[in-house]
Amino acid sequence: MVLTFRWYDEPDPVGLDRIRQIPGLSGIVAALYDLKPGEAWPEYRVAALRARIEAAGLDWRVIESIPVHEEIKYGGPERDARIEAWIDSARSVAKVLGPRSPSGSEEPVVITYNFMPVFDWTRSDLGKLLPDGSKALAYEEEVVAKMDPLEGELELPGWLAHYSRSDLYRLLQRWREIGPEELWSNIAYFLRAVVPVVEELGMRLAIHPDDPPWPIFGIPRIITDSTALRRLLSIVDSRANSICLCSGSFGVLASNDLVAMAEEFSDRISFVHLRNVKITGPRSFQESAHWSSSGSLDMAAIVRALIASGYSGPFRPDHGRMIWGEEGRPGYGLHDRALGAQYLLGLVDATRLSLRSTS
Ligand code: DNO
Repeated sequence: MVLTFRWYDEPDPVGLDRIRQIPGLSGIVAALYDLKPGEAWPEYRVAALRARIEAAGLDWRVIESIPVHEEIKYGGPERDARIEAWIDSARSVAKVLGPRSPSGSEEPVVITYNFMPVFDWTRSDLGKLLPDGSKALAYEEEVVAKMDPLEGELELPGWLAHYSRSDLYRLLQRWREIGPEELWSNIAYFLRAVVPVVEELGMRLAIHPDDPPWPIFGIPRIITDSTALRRLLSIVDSRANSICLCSGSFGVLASNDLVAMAEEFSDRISFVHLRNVKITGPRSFQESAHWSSSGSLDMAAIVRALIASGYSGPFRPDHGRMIWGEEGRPGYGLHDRALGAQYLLGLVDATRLSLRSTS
């Protein structure tokens, strides 16, 4: 497995020069974050970003994300045009990064995306104070149930689209009339259009699960468990139609067995987000440090399952807590993610050793 790290470009207080000092790290996860969902990525912009990442001695391994425009998700009249723009972006990525990553490794370039309507990942608290003085992202169903997204009570810096109040109102109205089956047929329409192109370009598409994996504000969410993944993969049976296994997103549902998922889907996983979460109640959780004992997930068992089933692609530490007084983009500070990276590398090494001694 190859260690990677997410970087948000210039507004990111965590610079490439610091990221480069994390032992074992060379792969960057990035995107053109200033372009709106549905805008085609010009090749020169992708090339400029690649050049900056490489000038820092790093390698752009994963695109996270080329966002999917809402018209595509709800099947609006402009969806074909938006899909064309998405494909144009993928073509720019393929031209600049090539079918293989710049380091010439065997891993194809991966494009992560999600199909969550309106809101991307959602939390009720961006800085929940933990007993050790660190701050973490948290989600409490009771708090979210009382929130009004139209009042701007809920805004996350990780979200790509920020809507005006009236646009958001219209979108929410629209989504309340759309059920999960319609969302499934819209994702099928999208995948049938884009997967053949991504495949031909020698890249892979990796869906990020819904975070959290249940409907919020009366809007459906469908990428929630193994049953959903089986259905998604069967829509287009191609290696290019693949999964980003995010332990923290799936893991907040105790019924999701991450080890079993890693084993079952290993040949269709193209990217892995590794983070731990502590389930604090029904539909409620706090993000914890990456260490297995800090949360509800057995991170060691998940890493072992991935490696033992043959996964060798990119992974990244996911959200970290804010520790040692760091301030920054919630979930994406340097220190705790760097600690997580080292812990995960330790698990990878230990797994390799133990698999060697049992084979
Ligand atoms: C949150 C991230 C997500 C993810 C997108 C992928 O921190 O894991 O925002 O990047 O859902 O499209």
